[in-house]
Amino acid sequence: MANRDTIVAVATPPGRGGIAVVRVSGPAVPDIAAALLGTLPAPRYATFSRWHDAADSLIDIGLALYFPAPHSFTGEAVLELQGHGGDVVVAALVERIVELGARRARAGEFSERAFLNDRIDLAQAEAIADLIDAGSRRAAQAALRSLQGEFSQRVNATRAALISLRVYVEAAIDFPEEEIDFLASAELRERLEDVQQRLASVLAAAEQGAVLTRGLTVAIAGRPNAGKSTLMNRLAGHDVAIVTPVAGTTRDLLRERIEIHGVPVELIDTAGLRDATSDAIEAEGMRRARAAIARADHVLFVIDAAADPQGESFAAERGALPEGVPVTLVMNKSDLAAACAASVTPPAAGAPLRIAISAATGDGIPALGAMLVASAGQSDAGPGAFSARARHVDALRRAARHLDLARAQLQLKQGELAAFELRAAQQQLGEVVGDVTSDELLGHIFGSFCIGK
Ligand SMILES: Nc1nc2c(ncn2[C@@H]2O[C@H](COP(=O)(O)OP(=O)(O)O)[C@@H](O)[C@H]2O)c(=O)[nH]1
Ligand SMILES: [Mg+2]
Repeated sequence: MANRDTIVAVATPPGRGGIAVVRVSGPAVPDIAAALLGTLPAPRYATFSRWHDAADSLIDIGLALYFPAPHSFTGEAVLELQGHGGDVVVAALVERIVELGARRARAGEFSERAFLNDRIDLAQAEAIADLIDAGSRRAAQAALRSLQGEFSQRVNATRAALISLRVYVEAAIDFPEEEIDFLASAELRERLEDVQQRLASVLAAAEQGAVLTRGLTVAIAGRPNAGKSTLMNRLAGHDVAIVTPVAGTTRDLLRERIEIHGVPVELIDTAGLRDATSDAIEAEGMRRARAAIARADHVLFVIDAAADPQGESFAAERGALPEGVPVTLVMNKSDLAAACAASVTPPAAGAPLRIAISAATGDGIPALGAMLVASAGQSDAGPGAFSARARHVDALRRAARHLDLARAQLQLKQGELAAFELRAAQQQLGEVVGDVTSDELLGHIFGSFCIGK
């Protein structure tokens, strides 16, 4: 990596601020530092310095920090300049550093270099972006755990167990006289089961981590006037949606990001669903509502329990709801006497979970929140989770499938085919931490970072 060019970017967000940090990384850093600061600062000491432009007029005064290679975030020589946080000053400083031989960094390029120089693996690099984007404290803590390598260690431990199993199987294939007995041996079966169990446990944790990282999307649906917008406002804690007794008040989708027990949740209030309408705007609203429902992680189907204690509005809509999206029936308006019947009638077998609330008074809202978080598999049991992405979950699931196939091949005493599946499983685990990656994947991951990270 020694021949790379040198990159520069502002690491702090644009606009006015107390300070702004400009970061430079690459082989030209010692020369650039010497030219800009007059001398190369002592490594890792905050050095007060003055920065001049080509005409020797002062750009800014600030602190310089020099990290010689390889002891830096990127593994290259790095210079960090902390100057005054104003766009004009920062632009002039970056301009000067470009004149001195650096080029402007692409999004995520510092993290990409840290990855390419083996300072962090791919899952750790992704955790940096997930930490910056975290939608709750709990999501941030999970990202920090992944950044410190907890997720990668679990994946690597599974991979190590898998590799030793592979060695075992492939050695047996080389001795065909003994192969058949060996492939049927209890020891081999137990070792494979051990790898499968490890993988299942990482996968379960990664699935939870992915929910925490991405957040839950919850669509609020139901007939007009059921109280959807009132529920949205209640959960959000302020008036997001307009509430009136007039059916058809909500026309478009309304989105609001909230946090329930540390889980980031995006709430979507939708237009009420009913059979026919001659209003083109309402029809489009319903179309958007159905699209949002189809994409949601969970649907809260709100029912005016005073007007519809048997939940007939849900029965009518049920067939149109997409399969696989969990639905909870929210029996609303429990403050009205007529609604009470709904909460005492037991739900029919196989019917979705029902929960009685009053969006108007707030009754039952904590239980609803707890139910949502629990249905996403998130317990309140405290720390332990690490962040993960859909990409990781997919790779781990593919690895699990290959292990299932390997097991089937072993039962058929097909040593070569079993070995092939084990190799494929190992490859999938490698993709999580970035041992096997394509340029396209790297471009996709780092391109979604911010510039200067
Ligand atoms: N008594 C009572 N009225 C409610 C409750 N929730 C909503 N409402 C009323 O029902 C009407 C329709 O509410 P809204 O939230 O606009 O329903 P949406 O069409 O489903 O969005 C409004 O007059 C609300 O004040 C509730 O829990 N109890
Ligand atoms: Mg509404």
